[in-house]
Amino acid sequence: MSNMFCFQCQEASKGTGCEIIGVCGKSPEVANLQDLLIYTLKGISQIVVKGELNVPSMGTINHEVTNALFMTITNANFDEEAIENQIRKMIGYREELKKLANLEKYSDAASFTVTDRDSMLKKAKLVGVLSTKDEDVRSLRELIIYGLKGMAAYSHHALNIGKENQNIYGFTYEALAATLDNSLSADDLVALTLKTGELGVSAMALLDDANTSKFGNPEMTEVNIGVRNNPAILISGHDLTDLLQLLEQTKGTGVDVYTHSEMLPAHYYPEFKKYDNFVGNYGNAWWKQVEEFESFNGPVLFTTNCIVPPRNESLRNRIFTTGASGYPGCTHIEADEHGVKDFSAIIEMAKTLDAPTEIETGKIVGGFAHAQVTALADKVVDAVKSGAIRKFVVMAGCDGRMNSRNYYTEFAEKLPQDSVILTAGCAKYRYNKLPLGDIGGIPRVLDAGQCNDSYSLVVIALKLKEIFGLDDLNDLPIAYNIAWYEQKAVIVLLALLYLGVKNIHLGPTLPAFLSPTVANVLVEKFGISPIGEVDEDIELFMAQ
Ligand code: SF4
Ligand code: SF3
Repeated sequence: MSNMFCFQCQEASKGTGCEIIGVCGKSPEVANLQDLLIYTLKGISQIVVKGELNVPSMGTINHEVTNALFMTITNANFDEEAIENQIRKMIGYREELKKLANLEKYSDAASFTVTDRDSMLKKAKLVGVLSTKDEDVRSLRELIIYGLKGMAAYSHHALNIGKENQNIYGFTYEALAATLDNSLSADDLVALTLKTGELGVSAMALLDDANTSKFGNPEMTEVNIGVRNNPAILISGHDLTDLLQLLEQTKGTGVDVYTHSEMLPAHYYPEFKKYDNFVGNYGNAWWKQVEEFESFNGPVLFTTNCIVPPRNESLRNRIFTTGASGYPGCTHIEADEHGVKDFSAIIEMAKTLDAPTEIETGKIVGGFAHAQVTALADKVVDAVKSGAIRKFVVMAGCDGRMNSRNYYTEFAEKLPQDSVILTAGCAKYRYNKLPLGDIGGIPRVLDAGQCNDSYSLVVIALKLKEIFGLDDLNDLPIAYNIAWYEQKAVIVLLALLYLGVKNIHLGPTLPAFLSPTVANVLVEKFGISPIGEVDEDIELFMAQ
């Protein structure tokens, strides 16, 4: 028997799954404990569904289930102890729920017991991904679970701003319980996959509403990528409320704040522009962090994924985690009962360390979320009508360390001058610093924001469909070339499928968790295809 089995991300070993240790650096213990955590959530979900419990009244439990799902996303949490504690916590809630549900019989998932870590690891070996024997059922179950993980990440961020949607929690229980139901057919599971996409749209809409109501609408912004000569903190991940608290606490301390990777889009929001010490963006996508954190010199705060295991103790000492993220040996900062986080240890550390070393200079432009693009709609529509813009290519999603992702840089470079890239997520770092120019003042790379802001791209597409009086989204001059890595990209993909977007190219490779039959369904039903060679793909896209 292998040490572990995980195939949830694009970097799954040999394109099939990590069995000895995660390519991401996840240990077998963490992988197995995460499997057990998911199994515990399935048990809870069965109790909620069969016991017909009132989901809106389950406040904290809904939040903790969301948090638990988020903790299992690729590169979010590598801390065995944190996962073990979450399992214990969830088992405690499970027992509370049983008293309310009062059912006659409980399944293994809803009743198993564990005493210590060893017994958890033993149990985990029996309930992981491979415990579903039929490869197509396994494939669909995991596709749904990964979609739920991505959805949980987005609802978690919205919740931090005080917004939640009870239907998302309700569906999460329904879908997790369904992954234990052997009576469901492959067709039932395909239908549930699309429903996951539907709720994914809701989760992204919820987060969009939360972010824009709290921080204002993103606007076209030039972001500095150079540095100043003050001690500084680098913030990474995706949580904007953590950033807000950090900026409030660093105000007037002489400590600057820079964003890394998916935090870049914070600069586009009016609310964050108020802070003089919010200097710019440092570095690139997540996978370059090991070198970039070295040269940054100051402490780093991770609010979510993507963490790369820090290679030495001195770097580990400078890394702090919060929320669903965690790494053994890094200080974790918890919120108090009001959601307030005390970042003073990070600020004090920053004061003792050197200012960041400059690794590049200049500016990048972004902020093209739906409100900004709608404000430019006349210009955009004129450019399409005059033929100045022939094609939009959605290149949203994730970046990753594999060389095969050079495809996206080359693709962006070679795209004809009359095409515009719509992007969101850390995938943008493959081309957002290239001199791609503009079309009549419209930049050829329009960055809507983080991966969750892919929702903005959908709103933009729907707006264009309305303006051009079309019946079908697929009649727009928009092609989709999506890059994926982790499970937030899975929910973005399912959301696009639910909305009826066809012919998406997905790369750099198709997910390892798609069985040949399930992959076929996606090809036949939705026209999904893997990427090919750059020149041929461009020709294909431009002709569509
Ligand atoms: Fe492997 Fe990806 Fe799972 Fe990490 S998350 S163990 S790299 S499949
Ligand atoms: Fe990137 Fe991890 Fe997915 Fe938010 S930071 S898109 S990979």
